[in-house]
Amino acid sequence: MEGKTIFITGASAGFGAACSRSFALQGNRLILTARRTDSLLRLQEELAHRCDVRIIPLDVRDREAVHGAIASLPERFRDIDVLINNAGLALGLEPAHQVDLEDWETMVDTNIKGLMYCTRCVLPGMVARNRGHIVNIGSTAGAWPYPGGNVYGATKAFVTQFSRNLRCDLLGTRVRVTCIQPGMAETEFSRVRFKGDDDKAAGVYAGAEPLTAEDIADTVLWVVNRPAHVNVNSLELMSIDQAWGPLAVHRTADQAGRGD
Ligand code: NDP
Ligand code: 8X3
Repeated sequence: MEGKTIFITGASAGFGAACSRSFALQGNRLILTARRTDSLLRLQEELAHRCDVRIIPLDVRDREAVHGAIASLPERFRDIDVLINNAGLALGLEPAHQVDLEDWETMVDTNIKGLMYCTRCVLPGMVARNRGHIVNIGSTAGAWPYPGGNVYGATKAFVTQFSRNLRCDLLGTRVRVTCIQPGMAETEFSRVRFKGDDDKAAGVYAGAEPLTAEDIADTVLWVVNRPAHVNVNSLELMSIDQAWGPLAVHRTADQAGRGD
C-alpha cells in the first residue's frame, strides 16, 4: 500500500502518533492533526525523511476550522485515501450524578461532533473518487458498560453505530468503513481522564500488561491493507489481562447474609 494520502486526527500522542509512524514506514503521504503544535512538529521532523508529512494544528470541535483545514489542502494532499478518526478523550470517572457537565460536553463535542465534522468533510471526495477508507476509533466502552463510563461509553457507542450506518449509506461504492474497538491501552489517555494525576493514571495499568499504541497501529494498518473488496466492519481487541466482569448485584445489609 504505497503512496496513499492518510489523514490522522489526534496524531500528537498515543494511537494517532503510532499510526503516523506505521503509515510513514510504508511511504504514504501523511496529514497529521491535533491541537498541540509542538508535538506535531516533533513528529514531522522524525518522519520527514520517510515520507511527505503535512501537519495541521486543529481542534476537531471547531467545525469551521475542520472545514478550512481540509478545503485548503495543497493539491498533492487533497485526495484523502484514508481518514483515521482517532482524536478523542475520556474525562473523569465519577458517577453521573456527580460529574462536571462541561466534561460531558467536551467528550460529546470531541468524540462525536469532531468525528462527524471530519467525516462529513472528507467523505464527498471519497465517494466522487469511488475509493477510500474511514477508520473510526471506538472502544470496548461503547459496548460494555462500567461504573463511571457514562457519557464516554455512550460517545463510543455512537462511533460504533455511526460506522455501521455509514457503510449502509456507502453500499454500492468502494468506500470502506471500519470501527476499531480497543480495550485498555497505555497512552496519555488515563492522564487526560484524571486531569494530570499521574499516580491515578498509572494505577489503571498497574500489575497488568495493557495494549500498546503500537498494537492499535498494527491493527489499523492491517484493516487498511486488506484487499479493496474486503470491508472489516469492526474489530474489538483487548489485552490478555482484561475480560468482562459479572453483572453487578446490589444487596441490602439484612439480605446480604441469606443463603449462608
Ligand atoms: P491520547 O490521550 O494518548 O491521545 C489522544 C489524542 O487525541 C491526542 O493526540 C490529542 O491531541 C487528540 N485530541 C484530543 N482532543 C482533541 C481535539 N479537541 N482536537 C484534536 N485532537 C484532539 O489517547 P489515545 O491515543 O489512547 O486515544 C486515542 C483514541 O482512542 C481516543 O478516541 C480514545 O477514546 C480511544 N481509545 C483509547 C483507549 C485507551 O485505553 N487508551 C481504548 C479505546 C479507545 P491534542 O491534545 O494535541 O489535541
Ligand atoms: C478506553 C478504554 O476501558 O478505559 O476507551 O474505557 S476504557
